[in-house]
Amino acid sequence: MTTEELEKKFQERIDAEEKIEAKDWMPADYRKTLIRQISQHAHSEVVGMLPEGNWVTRAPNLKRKAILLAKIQDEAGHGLYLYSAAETLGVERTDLIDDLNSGKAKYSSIFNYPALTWADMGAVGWLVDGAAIMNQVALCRTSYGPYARAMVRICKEESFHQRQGYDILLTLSKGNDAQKRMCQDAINRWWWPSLMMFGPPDANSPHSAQSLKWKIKRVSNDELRQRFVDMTIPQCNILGMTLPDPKLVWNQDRGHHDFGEIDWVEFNNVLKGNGPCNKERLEARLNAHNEGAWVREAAMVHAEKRARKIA
Ligand code: FAQ
Repeated sequence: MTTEELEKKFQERIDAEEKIEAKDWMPADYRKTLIRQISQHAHSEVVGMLPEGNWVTRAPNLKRKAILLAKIQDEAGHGLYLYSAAETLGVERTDLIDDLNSGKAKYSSIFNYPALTWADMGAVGWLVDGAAIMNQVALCRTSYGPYARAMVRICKEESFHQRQGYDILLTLSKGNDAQKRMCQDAINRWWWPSLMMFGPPDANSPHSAQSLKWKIKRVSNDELRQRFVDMTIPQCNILGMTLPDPKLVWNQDRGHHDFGEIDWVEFNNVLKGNGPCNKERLEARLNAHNEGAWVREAAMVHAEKRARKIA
């Protein structure tokens, strides 16, 4: 078959909702797009542990500490499933991690913002995991089988994460005035960066059209963002808090909430490495990588010994 015929057949399989598996023929750009997206996603899960990791020793009680630890551990697991999914496409995990550590690879903009108070653990769980789920539920139907299957498990865990975050804020929202202020302040700081997680507007998203055609992405950046806004407002009302956007209003004609303009200059700055915590995150990641070298070495020796025993 010619490449054109192979590409036509490939698109027919996608259109018929068939899953593409690791050993199937796929266009080189499909493979490249998946490696880019899945590895960026994996990196986000790994770097995403850092803002929350800062609060493990300062959680207000043992129960909250245990829950936060479990959540952070889940994020590490998500990174592992996703690196494994990327490896099925023929890349080496160590190369992907080297790209993260050298600052070459992207990870989600959201993790370059600081977590200043305990309420931030609530806002991260509620808003950041909430935005992640909105995006990832759609990805459970992504066309690449290993990625889709990883997403199913990840989504189950993320919904627990979102609830734990909401529960933190719900408790604070019923607390004293200082706790209520802390809750509102965290929501104010995390709202706009959470909306940026969905990526640039569709009109400025270079990858969207092709990724939607290949069903790597199932829903566009703007549509997911809108769904997230619509979902979050009633939840915020239950907290008795407000979202920091005076333009947020129900639009009867559209059947959706209108909202204000996102600061895309800020978004692009964060992507260029100039966000409030980009340098700090990369430094912490590098330290963790270097300090963990002995664990990787020990694991390799153990694996080799086991392999020799089996052989
Ligand atoms: N941050 O053409 P598009 C989580 C880049 S997981 C940084 O629209 P695409 C769990 C984009 O990569 C959060 N970069 O790109 C958790 C591209 O750059 P490139 C991560 C961004 O790929 C919770 C360029 O802009 N989730 O939070 C961002 O079609 C709590 C052009 O953009 C995923 O990764 C951004 N926000 O759509 C963990 C989900 N947005 O590669 C711990 C999977 C865009 O050309 C605690 N990924 N860029 O240099 C996706 O769905 C997509 O990749 C999008 C972007 C929607 C993020």
